[in-house]
Amino acid sequence: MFSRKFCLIMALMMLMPFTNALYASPLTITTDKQTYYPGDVIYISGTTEPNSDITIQLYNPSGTMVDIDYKVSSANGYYSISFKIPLKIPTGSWTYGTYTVRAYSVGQIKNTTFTLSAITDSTPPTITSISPGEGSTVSVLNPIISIIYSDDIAIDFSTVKIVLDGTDVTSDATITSTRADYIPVTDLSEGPHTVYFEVKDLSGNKASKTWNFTVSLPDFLPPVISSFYPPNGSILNIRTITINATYSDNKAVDPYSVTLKLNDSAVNMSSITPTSLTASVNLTDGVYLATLSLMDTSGNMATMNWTFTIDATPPTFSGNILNNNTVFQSKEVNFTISVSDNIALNMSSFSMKIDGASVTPSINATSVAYSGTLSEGSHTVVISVMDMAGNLASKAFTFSVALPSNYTIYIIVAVIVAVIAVAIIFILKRV
Ligand SMILES: [Ca+2]
Ligand SMILES: [Ca+2]
Ligand SMILES: [Ca+2]
Repeated sequence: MFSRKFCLIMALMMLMPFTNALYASPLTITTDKQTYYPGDVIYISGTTEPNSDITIQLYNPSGTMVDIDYKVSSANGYYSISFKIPLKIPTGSWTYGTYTVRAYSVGQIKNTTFTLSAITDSTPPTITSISPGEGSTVSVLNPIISIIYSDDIAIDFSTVKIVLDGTDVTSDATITSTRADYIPVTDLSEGPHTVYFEVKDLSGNKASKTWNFTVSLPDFLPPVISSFYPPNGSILNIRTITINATYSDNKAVDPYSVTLKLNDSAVNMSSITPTSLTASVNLTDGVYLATLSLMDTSGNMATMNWTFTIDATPPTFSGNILNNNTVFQSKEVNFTISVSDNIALNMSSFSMKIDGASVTPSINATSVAYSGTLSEGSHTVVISVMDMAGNLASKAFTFSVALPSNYTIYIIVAVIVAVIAVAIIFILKRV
């Protein structure tokens, strides 16, 4: 029993140096680095007595406490604790310079120091992608505008600025340390748009980019041909004419698609623009089918067909009465004149004057018949008519009315008497 007590005391005495060392463990404090930069994490570790409270304080170069934290040491007396340095300096009381780290534990105080240095960064951020792409065309009115960026050290995304068509839209954008996205709040107009973007790194190095894109909705509407010359159904009395047409589209007409044909033959045009064409042509008399076709820049086609007539040839007259040698042996005068045209007559324009006075003949589609009572002697007739193109034909001619003379009547009576006499003699001889 006694020897057992002795043994226990001996054992405790043998352990004494270790237990003394354990409980008398001095407070230590170490930082993992001597120099830190904005955004870094400071790892602090050390030893104190096991299971003991430790308070760590950070003091800036002016002696102002910028952070504090508490820990309980492990059963071995070890502790570790970390502090995050803000990305942007200065922030609050965080400034560049030499900091003091102070540890309190079980009545002991221990200090160490570290330096907070500015990052040496002269490289601006990199804008790695933009959307919509530079010079691209999008077919929606509210395309997402996205910019992806990075920096060799650290982006300061609070400096992001997005300007769309001169308006700062940054406040409506979603911005992170790697990208900014903006969806137009109101629909964009069709046409070109300009984006300006800028961002800085934490050292103030700036990257910026300006680019354009175009909004263009799908186009299903064909162009509209709004006017053309000559008009449909028109009859022209000239052979050299200038054909023209105007057209438009909700987007744009492709000038290279414009074709004009006359009776299926392509016409060389003197001018083609996105809104009009002109073509000077020298034509022969006839009826023409004009075919104009054109496309917009999306391939929608518009076609217009119309007809017009060229007639530069006046009508013609025919009939013996025109020969200037007709003699009527009666005052009752009848004559007919035929009228013709290479294209189409306008018989309602026919006029006839006899001896300067207008008369009204009987007019049908291709001829005119005059019937009237005239005095003996020579008469002058002037006739005129136009074709449907307005070409005028006119002609003057004369004829005369000459009744048989009295002498002639006597001869006729004598001949009749002689014939009758011969007939009587012949009959008497037979009897
Ligand atoms: Ca940088
Ligand atoms: Ca169109
Ligand atoms: Ca004619």
